[in-house]
Formats: sequence, structure tokens, C-alpha cells
Amino acid sequence: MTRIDALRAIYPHLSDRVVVTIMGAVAAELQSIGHRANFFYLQHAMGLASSIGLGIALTRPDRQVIVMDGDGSVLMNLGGLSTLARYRPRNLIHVVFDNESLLSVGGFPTATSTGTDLAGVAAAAGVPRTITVRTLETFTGAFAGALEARDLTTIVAKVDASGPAQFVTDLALLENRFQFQRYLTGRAAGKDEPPPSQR
Ligand SMILES: Cc1ncc(C[n+]2csc(CCOP(=O)(O)OP(=O)(O)O)c2C)c(N)n1
Repeated sequence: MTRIDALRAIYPHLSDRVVVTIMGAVAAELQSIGHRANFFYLQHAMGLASSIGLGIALTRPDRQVIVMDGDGSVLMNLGGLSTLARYRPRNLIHVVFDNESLLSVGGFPTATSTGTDLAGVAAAAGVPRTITVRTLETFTGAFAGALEARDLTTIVAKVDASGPAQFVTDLALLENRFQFQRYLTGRAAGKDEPPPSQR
């Protein structure tokens, strides 16, 4: 399974949900399919996409939050899994694209290539629903199941260590941030904004 195929398969489900990705290949690939105001690509902070997602999920229980992570990023902050489990946001789905590699910086092998089982780690941390999938069919099935279950779910999707030809896009970090913030607060571009004193 390639990550871009997996992203294409679930893309129709992302239109009315909050999406947070880690930086690098997954961000570039999702953007290449089509950026939306409800997508936030967390730059630089490996391991913290799930923490941003957790904060949004807890403060916006009315929204479903999808976090898209990489194995190297999750491995850099394994404690993020126990924090997720501790608060158990039922409106958060954590997708970890596990290519067993730090692909975005040259493809160095990660610990999942030598046996670390991230779904097992998530389960041991207390995440109530975890699954590892290796095919597009099982991935889309697991994603649909998680949407329906309405409980904290970690889906580890084993994907090929292949990625986009380039990582640079014309969406600047601050532009993404302000657009996403407006989306979250219901002040999408084009809508009238109240003066700061009335917010
Ligand atoms: C704290 C931190 N350390 C290092 C980097 C440099 N860096 C950017 S992307 C990346 C690899 C990410 O690996 P993974 O999460 O497995 O995703 P992949 O690139 O394989 O899709 C690294 C090391 C960073 N952005 N932040």
C-alpha cells in the first residue's frame, strides 16, 4: 500500500472533519490531493501532531479530529500515546503511516523496521481501539470502522517507503495557521468578522 493511495481513499471523509498532519511527506501528499481550510500541517514538531489533535478534540467535542502521523514522529514522542489514552478523546482517530523509515530526511530505518509494534505500544498505553493494516482494503475498512465507533482509535497503516517528488508547497506555515484557526472558530475566509472587541 502506498500512503498517497491510502490518503486518496479516505479523502472524501476529510471534508467536514478537523485534520492535523505531521510535517514532511504526509503533509505534502495530502496537499497534493487538495488543500482544505480544515487541514493543519504541523511543521517541525515531530511527535506532537497527536498532542495538537488532542487539544482540539478536548476543546471541540462537537468535531471529529483526524491526526495523520509518521512512525518516526510517533517514536520520537511515545509518551504522546499514553497522554492520548489518559484523556481518551472519543472524537479522535490517530492514523500512523508506518513506512519503517524517516523518509522525509533521507530514509533512515526506524525502530519499527527492527520489530517495534506501534499498535501494540498504543494498546499497552491504554488506547482502547488499535489495529495494524497492510492493504488498502483493510485500511479503508479500519478507517470507516473508527469513524463509526466514536472512540479513540490508533490505526497503524504499513505503507511503502515512497513519497512525493518534492516537499515544498506554496502554503506558508502562518497562512495555514490563520486559515485553520478561522475554520475552527467559524470565521472562514469571506465571512464577516466581528471587530476584536466583540469576539
Ligand atoms: C524534533 C525534530 N527532529 C527532527 C526533525 C527533522 N525531520 C523532519 S521530517 C523527519 C522524518 C519524519 O519521519 P516519519 O514521521 O517517519 O515520517 P516520514 O518522513 O517517513 O513520512 C525528520 C527527522 C524535525 N522536523 N523535528
